[in-house]
Amino acid sequence: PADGGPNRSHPLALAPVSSPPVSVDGFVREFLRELNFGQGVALSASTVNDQYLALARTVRHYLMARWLETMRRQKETQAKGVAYLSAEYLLGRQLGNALLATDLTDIVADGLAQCGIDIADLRAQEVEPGLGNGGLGRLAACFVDSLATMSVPCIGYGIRYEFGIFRQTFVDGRQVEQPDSWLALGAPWEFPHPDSAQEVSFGGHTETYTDSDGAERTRWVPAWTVQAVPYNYMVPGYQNGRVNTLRLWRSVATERFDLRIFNSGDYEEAVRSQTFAENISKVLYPEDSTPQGKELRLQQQYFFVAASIADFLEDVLPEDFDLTKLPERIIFQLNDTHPVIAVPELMRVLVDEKGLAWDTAWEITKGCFAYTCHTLLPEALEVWSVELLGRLLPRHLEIIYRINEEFLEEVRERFGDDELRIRRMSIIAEHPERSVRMAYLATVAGSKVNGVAELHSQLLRDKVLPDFNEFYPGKFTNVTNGITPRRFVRLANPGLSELITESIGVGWLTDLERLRELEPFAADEEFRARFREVKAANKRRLHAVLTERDGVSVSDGHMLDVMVKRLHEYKRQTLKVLHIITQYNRVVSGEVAAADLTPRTFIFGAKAAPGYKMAKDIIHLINAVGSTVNNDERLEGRLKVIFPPNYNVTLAEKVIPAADLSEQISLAGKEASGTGNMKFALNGALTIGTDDGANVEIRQLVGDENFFLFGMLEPEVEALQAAGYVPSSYYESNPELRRAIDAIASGVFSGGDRHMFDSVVGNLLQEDRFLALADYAAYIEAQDKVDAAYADQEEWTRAAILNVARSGFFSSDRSMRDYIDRIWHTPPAF
Ligand code: C3B
Repeated sequence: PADGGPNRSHPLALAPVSSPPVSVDGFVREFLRELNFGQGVALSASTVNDQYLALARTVRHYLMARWLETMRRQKETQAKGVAYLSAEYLLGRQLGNALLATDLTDIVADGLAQCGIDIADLRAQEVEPGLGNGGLGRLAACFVDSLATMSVPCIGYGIRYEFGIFRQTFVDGRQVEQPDSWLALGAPWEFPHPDSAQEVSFGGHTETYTDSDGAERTRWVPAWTVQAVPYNYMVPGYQNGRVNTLRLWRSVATERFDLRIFNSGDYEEAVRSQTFAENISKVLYPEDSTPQGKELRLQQQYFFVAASIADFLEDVLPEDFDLTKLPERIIFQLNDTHPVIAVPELMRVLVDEKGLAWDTAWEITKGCFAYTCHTLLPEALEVWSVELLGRLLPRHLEIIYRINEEFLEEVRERFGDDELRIRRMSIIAEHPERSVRMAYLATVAGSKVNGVAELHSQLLRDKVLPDFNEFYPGKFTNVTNGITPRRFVRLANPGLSELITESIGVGWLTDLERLRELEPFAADEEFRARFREVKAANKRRLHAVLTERDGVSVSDGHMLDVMVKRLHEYKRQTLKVLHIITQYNRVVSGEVAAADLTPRTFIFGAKAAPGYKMAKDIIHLINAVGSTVNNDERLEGRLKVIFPPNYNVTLAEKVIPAADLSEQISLAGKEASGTGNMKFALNGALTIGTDDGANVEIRQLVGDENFFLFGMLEPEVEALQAAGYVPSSYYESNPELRRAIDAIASGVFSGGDRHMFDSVVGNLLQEDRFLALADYAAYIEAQDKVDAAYADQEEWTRAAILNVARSGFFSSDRSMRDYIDRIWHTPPAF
């Protein structure tokens, strides 16, 4: 065409996007074409990885038409959407989900079989993108899945880490971290667009100048710049023809900029900035809930939000867009404090680059952000030192100061010169060093602030941010977390899914409250037998996986008692260990005959932050207890401890459906929500848990009689701490507890070495920040009740079925509806 653009009216371009033929033959042709022409190998010479890559690319084709169509309609309608800003997305494997979304699982399996390939082998070849630490990152993945399934416009923004969460190995029972080279064998699900890179700058200084209208303005003169290259991922809705986008940014050096420094002769500076650039998206920080305040981490945060905002304003919005209407077009959801630097960044763009007046820009900004808080641990609320922030982002620091000044002025207008209150509420903390409280900044800027479970939101309002709650009535709200039933029920538990569909028909996967219709089946003996058979089959499947993966077996006929989550003291894996040791002691002391123990296999899965010494010591202890228990013949095989290394989404999908008992034993008031707890309940495990996070809501829904509650309530925890908690007093007054701790301290689990676990024992007896010893007696009592209940398999199964039937509330689709109603106001678009 004359204008040099693409010829959109070419006859073939009118309908360029159509899916490949959907038939077994059609699939085989597509697959072989990918293998031959895409991968460059003949079927006879292909490796499993060749086949996997060709399959992934073939399946991708089936989603492509929907993806392009979704983008076209979004561009056309300009419907209001969500930009989810998250430093983490713990996606899990993509292939199974893409096949489910397109409903092609059977066709593909048949076609591959005709080629002599077992689809299971290709599934197993996929390395999951582990671009998150734990709950927060997995939640983001569930949310984007639900939004696509509900046809809500959403673009997920994040970082394409070259190395995701480390691969955990054990050497002599201790955690050793290996790099997660998830990209090494190819990345068939991503679409890089280096031509659409954004520039992101750092450092330098600011200066004022007078613009052509004679107005006094500020500009930022940065010292170095990197390129942010977008990598797009498809986020397919479940069989609804919609595919949303996840856009992850990779940092690369900017040639142009480097040249400038090279030419100025400062070679070292040029090399430094090059290394900086490549480093920014190199590796995910493996800290869960305990940020370290590292400079590179702030660089990562600013890098991805600056690229995302620029991308949205420059590439997603139409050119002539009226920026005062921005809040009607987009909501930037801040997933914890990690992306909060986006607030001053949007202000900078609107004021410095677009020339808007400060007040106008601030109104827009306040309308465009909302903030989700995921924690209550004070050490997990991010702060950045003024020194670092000012050095890396001088203009942003100025903007934050001005936001704070105006905010505190409002506080003064309301409350007078209440200096204590002003100091409490200031976005800038003065001690121990001058720093920016990112949660406060997010609260001041956000249209809404939400916690992630009822209890958490209440504590957030009343304990963490009470001044803000008073100052901003109506700003605080709750949205209880959820999980996607597509991945965590349908894909992870096909047996249960089939049983459900047979019983209540189709449709429940996108309307999970319909699981209620299963309730009557709990009374049906035949249904219970089938439900148990599904569980048994899931245990056999797990056995097969663990045998192949780690050479360990899951004993037949055992209750499967599972605690999988990040290793953190507040989650209290040590309490679980003390229970195992207690059972062990009861047998070796002769109090209980081994034959009278309920046979149990305990499964742990947990990564510890590499710098978190106590967490790593606890991992060592679990492994040591495991090898002692597993090898003591006096137990007659009635107890077994398994700790498969490198717990991740892929393993979760095998472990959770096999579980009988779900361990959710955090100290009340510390676990914001938990999402594993929901996955277990939905897969028919019973929970033993404290009154914490979403456990509270799970128990309310499934019923007290179908949940093993124990331990102090949050106000009791507070009272005990206020009164002065003395852990050793529990040790002294409870003989069984004393015997358990003494067993560790006397070397029972360390081949006689009395000092191997000094740190754990010393910590428990002297500090025990999370009150494990105070809840020990109640926990053991509750576990004894679990054993008694498990003896009646009919009753147990009835309770398990009711757990499934009554947990539909925990679909992330429901979470998304709550966000839409309470915060986003973004209706489904098509
Ligand atoms: C987690 C919390 O610890 C969980 O209770 C919660 O269910 C999830 O977030 C999702 O809301 N969390 C996390 O994984 N990482 C953080 N930095 C803070 C909270």
